[in-house]
Amino acid sequence: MKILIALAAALTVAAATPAQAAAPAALAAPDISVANVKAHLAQFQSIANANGGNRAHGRPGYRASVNWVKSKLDEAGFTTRVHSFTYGGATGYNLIADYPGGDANNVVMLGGHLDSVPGGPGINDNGTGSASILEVALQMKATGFRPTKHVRFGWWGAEERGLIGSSAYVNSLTRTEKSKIKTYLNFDMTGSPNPGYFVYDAVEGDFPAGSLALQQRLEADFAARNIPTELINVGNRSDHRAFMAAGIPVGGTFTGAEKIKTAAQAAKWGGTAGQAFDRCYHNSCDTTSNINDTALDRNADVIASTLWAVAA
Ligand code: DTR
Ligand code: ZN
Ligand code: ZN
Repeated sequence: MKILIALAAALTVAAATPAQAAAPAALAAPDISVANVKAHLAQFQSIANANGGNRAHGRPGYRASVNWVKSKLDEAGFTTRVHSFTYGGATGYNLIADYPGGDANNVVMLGGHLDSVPGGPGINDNGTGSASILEVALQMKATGFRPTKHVRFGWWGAEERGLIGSSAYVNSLTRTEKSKIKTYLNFDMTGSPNPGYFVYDAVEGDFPAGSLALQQRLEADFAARNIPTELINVGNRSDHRAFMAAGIPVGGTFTGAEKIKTAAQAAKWGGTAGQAFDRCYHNSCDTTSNINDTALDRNADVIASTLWAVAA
């Protein structure tokens, strides 16, 4: 009897049309493990602890951060390169990582700054964005995701000095290279201890055409998880700016920094009204204890679901 079942199964496979056999089913985005993201944050904390308490531009803790993230991506088969620049008398470094495959003329890019301020380890700002896109990148490989578009990641240096690294990267691209980047998604502070759930406002921000669709995709992915969001006009306050200035559609999420959570926001999101979203913003207390796990997890899941949708 077993022989008949095996034979039937073999014939079933054989009956699949070549197209069916070749085309992988559309893969659902994975649920990102917040434990894995927190393990990356613990690594950033260890690096800061071993290097004067920070991961700032021009300091050893920053280069050590770049080296570690690069090692994880090299292990996973990404094509990585370190793009160096100078600022304030010091050498800065961007880490660029390309996922093999996809249409090289249609690039989806995700990024976040890897540097901290000199006064602390920068775990929420911006270890959270850096660790989250790292884990999403690793899960692309782990799940065998085969996007039709080409996916690239960027970890930026010297954001805290004025968006220096991301500007240096975009300025280093030829017009043709810029034209191939169709989407840039920025993640800077995604685990604030008294979190809000903000999506970059494409209209208020006067973002390039195509950005509203990214905003709406991010909003929809939070809504699908029953998480209410607010739009935020981020101005020039993070690394989306250089891409926006180049006419590239941009978007992003944010859980809040120095501003105070209102009573209405606390009613919607929980947390503490009358208190900053992140009381340790740009402070030495921005450590691994300065994280809200739920906000970190939810943003990482939305980053993954948005990437899988946009790059499919
Ligand atoms: N400039 C970021 C923190 C920051 C403040 N407001 C926003 C709005 C959107 C993204 C980031 C931010 C920093 O200090 O790194
Ligand atoms: Zn900052
Ligand atoms: Zn930041």
